[in-house]
Amino acid sequence: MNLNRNAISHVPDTVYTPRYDPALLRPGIVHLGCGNFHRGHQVVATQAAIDAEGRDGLRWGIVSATMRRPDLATVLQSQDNLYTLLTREPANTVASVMAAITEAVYAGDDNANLAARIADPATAIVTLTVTASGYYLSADGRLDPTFEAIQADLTAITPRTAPGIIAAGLAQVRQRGGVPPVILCCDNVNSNGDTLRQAVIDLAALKGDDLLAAWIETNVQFPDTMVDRIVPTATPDDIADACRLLGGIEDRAPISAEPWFQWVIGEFDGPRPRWVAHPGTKFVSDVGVFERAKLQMLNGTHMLLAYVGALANLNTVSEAASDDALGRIAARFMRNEQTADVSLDTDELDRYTVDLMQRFRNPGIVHEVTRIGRNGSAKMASRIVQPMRSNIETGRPVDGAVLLIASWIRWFALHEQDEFDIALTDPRAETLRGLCADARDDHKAQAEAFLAMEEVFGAPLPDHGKQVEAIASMLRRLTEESVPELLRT
Ligand code: CS2
Repeated sequence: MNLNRNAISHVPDTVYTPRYDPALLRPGIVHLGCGNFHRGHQVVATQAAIDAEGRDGLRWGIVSATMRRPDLATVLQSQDNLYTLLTREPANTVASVMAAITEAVYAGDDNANLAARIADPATAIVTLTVTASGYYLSADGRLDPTFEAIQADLTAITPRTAPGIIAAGLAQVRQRGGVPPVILCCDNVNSNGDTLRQAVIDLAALKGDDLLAAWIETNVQFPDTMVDRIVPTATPDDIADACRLLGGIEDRAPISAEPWFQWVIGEFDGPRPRWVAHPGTKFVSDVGVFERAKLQMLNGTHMLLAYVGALANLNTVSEAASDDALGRIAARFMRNEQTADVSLDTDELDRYTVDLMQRFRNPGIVHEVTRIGRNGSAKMASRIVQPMRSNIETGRPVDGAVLLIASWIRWFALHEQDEFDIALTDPRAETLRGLCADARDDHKAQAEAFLAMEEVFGAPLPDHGKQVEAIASMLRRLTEESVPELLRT
């Protein structure tokens, strides 16, 4: 038997299933980016809210759009949009059937009609998880109009990028009159709400629609959020484990997630599901401090583990964080460098560091370093360069940042020499590879060329020449020495 609405009643009692009938759900949320993270985060909190609200909650079904994966939309449709969430404790797995998506669609399908769905009066909230690279930003956080995808959306009838789709949806709301939905960015981007607002306004202005740009500025709410849960790419083990835990019912789209769940949302006006029914969710007046702590300490250290870990032949975050030498370097980087400008008490920072390192080591979570290493150019400015700049200014160490940036450059250099088995997924991959080709074997020239990319690194660093030297010298060591041994010295 395959997982679908009819199968729910056959699921063993040990599996959590929704208390409501999914067939009665009506869409009230449109989501862009139906990837694993969305399915392990917002859907889970929304389902808890609907369960807690009873009949009133039935207005909060989600229309969820995959941005790049038509295959996933098709599989979910074939399962009545149900799937299994496997919560992976270090030594135990708990299964839950997720049933808050009313319709999975593929954004690239002209019939998906996302703009019209956003403009539907029943849609009170639009959420997004399209990853940092899905906003087409430059290091200053503004929309970068040189990206081809943005150029295409300026004239497209059916836009394909998140800022393009949101602008088109809001244009329809404006024409129709009425209350626009609240736009809730759930990506790891600096001041994510404000940044998305500006990107959508910039896009409307680039299209020549200044009236829409002004209307968005005045009328649409884009609260900031901080989202946190580690949700890796699904593996064949997930399919086998879901089938076993569901008593033989087959699910072709299960996901795994860690037990940790956090969602901090900036207060806004208007209806919303009772998300606070899910532990770890709260509304606050200022998301800033939570966001900075998470972006730098979690996401930034993830990047270190990924770039250095891959060079040391460590395949997953758990392996990298459990490696004695790299684990120590990561914890030191997180606590001493990545806490720059994070206004939390020493005790809180210590506790957060211990919790994060423990989460990273969870052996139940198979989080491939190659996945975390994707799209580094879109993540570098806010997660790494911002704290690094502050550390240089205040005379604090930046050894971890130097190692991280040198390792990232090394990924491109190895690729350029066809010596690296890892797929390079980055919106600027071609340019970055080209920089390594131009400066073959010249580490200083490579470091200089990378750091000169202001759209990635921002303005020159304080003491720029000295930082370039340090990165070049680490790049040389990463090239000439055994990386596992280098980490031990
Ligand atoms: C990761 C995040 O890929 C990445 O950039 O750092 O997806 C991370 O797992 C989540 O933000 C955890 O909340």
